[in-house]
Amino acid sequence: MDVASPLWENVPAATWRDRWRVPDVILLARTASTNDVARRLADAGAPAGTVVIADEQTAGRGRFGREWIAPPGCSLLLSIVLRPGQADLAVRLPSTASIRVGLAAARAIEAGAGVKTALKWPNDLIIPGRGKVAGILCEGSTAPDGDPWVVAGIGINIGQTADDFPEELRAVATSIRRLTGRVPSRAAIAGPLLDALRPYRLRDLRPLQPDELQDYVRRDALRGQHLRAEGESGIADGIAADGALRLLTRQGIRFVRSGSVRPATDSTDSRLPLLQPAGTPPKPEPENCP
Ligand code: BT5
Repeated sequence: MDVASPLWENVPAATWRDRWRVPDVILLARTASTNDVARRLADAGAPAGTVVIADEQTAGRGRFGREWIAPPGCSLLLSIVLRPGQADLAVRLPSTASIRVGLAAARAIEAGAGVKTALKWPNDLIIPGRGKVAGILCEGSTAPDGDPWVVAGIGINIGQTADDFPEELRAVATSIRRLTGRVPSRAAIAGPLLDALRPYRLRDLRPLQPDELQDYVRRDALRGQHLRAEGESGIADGIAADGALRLLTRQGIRFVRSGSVRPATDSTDSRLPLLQPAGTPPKPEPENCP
């Protein structure tokens, strides 16, 4: 059951709404998942830009039903309703949405905490060698009135110490606190995040633009790594304008559009570095492949 909260970071919802220039802010002390709340609101016609924030989630989700684990009050747990205005694309939910929200979250973490994060396709924010600091879950559907929506859920680890993570996550997850020794307020990151997402509230799910692709190149954690995904094995070579991961394989370039990537390890794969893009040195294997 949802438990409403009058304040977040000691400030009421109406003040956040005005400060962030969004149509509505729903503050919850506890809920199953902020994405579930935002999905219900989107279906009921909530305007683009409606924000849901929780201190605690009892069933926080990642992709494919995986768990998102965050102790109460330690993380930014936020979902926002976007209205892309294209029914067919919204339902297919191309990875452009995840990439854009990932870029926005990366810029916000830099602005609010001074930490530069890399993006691990399709939806993780990581610090290479240190672990995953944030995750994105974009879900889309069409409301009963035919209006398509996308809910972007963002979880950012802020105040966790190593002991706050369950044993199985300790080596692969990190937080702003573990990285910097400081604990910025969640609002210091939420403000820049909502600013960065402003252009996408109503925009269609068009291909990634040159400036977005450039920003991605600067943050690409996988480039040059030898990966396996969707039954293909190859060297990661950035992303395409539709958000697909480009893999250089023996058979040429393959585009990976769904699923997860993991390091390729078998002996057949090990001959593949021949296809490495010129001038790109191999990087160590990803830290946080599930
Ligand atoms: C994600 O999925 O990374 C998307 C996470 C989105 C969470 C936000 S919080 C607000 C909104 N409401 C929700 O219910 N969800 C969104 P995925 O790539 O599937 O990664 C999930 C995996 O990350 C898990 O299987 C764990 O291995 C790992 N994990 C779980 N909690 C983590 C944490 N706090 N920090 C780092 N890694 C974590």
